Amino acid sequence: MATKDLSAYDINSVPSAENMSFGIVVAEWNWEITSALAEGAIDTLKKHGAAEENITVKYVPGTFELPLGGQFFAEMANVDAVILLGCVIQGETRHFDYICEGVTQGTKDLNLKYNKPFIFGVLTTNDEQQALDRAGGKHGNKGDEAAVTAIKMVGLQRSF
Ligand code: DLZ
Repeated sequence: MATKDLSAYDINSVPSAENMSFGIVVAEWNWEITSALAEGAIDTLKKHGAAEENITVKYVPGTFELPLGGQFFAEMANVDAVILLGCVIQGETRHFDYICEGVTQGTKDLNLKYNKPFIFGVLTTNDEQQALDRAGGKHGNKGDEAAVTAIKMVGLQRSF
């Protein structure tokens, strides 16, 4: 079990993703970061046995749109879990707060409304370097961690 940095997890603690299907929604804003998160998430899902055809990736303009992208998956696709990937970097205005609040509440609402895991893979950082550090840099890749969380939550749901 990892409680701090899920990038350093015990591979044996994660169920096989062989028979699981996933949607991934990627925000295009801060693309250098979010594309690295997506790459990490896809690689990790495959590493745990997910088949390429069971991973569907869609794109939205910005992090604020992630919950609606997730809802499209819930309404129009049959996947076991949805991973939402975005990156919001603090600027000079309050935009950061509004986007973070919207995507956080929106993601929480999706989880409870659809009784399905919608994984919050959104970086909320003070600057670009902090984001790079968490998108394949010195603090791991939060896309990997989002993928592991998705697999674990599907496994948990199936255990009931
Ligand atoms: C407008 C905006 C700003 C200022 N910053 C970010 C950001 O750091 N990360 C991000 O993913 N999106 C940003 N956006 C775009 C919003 O998420 C959204 O796409 C627009 O407000 C349109 O709804």
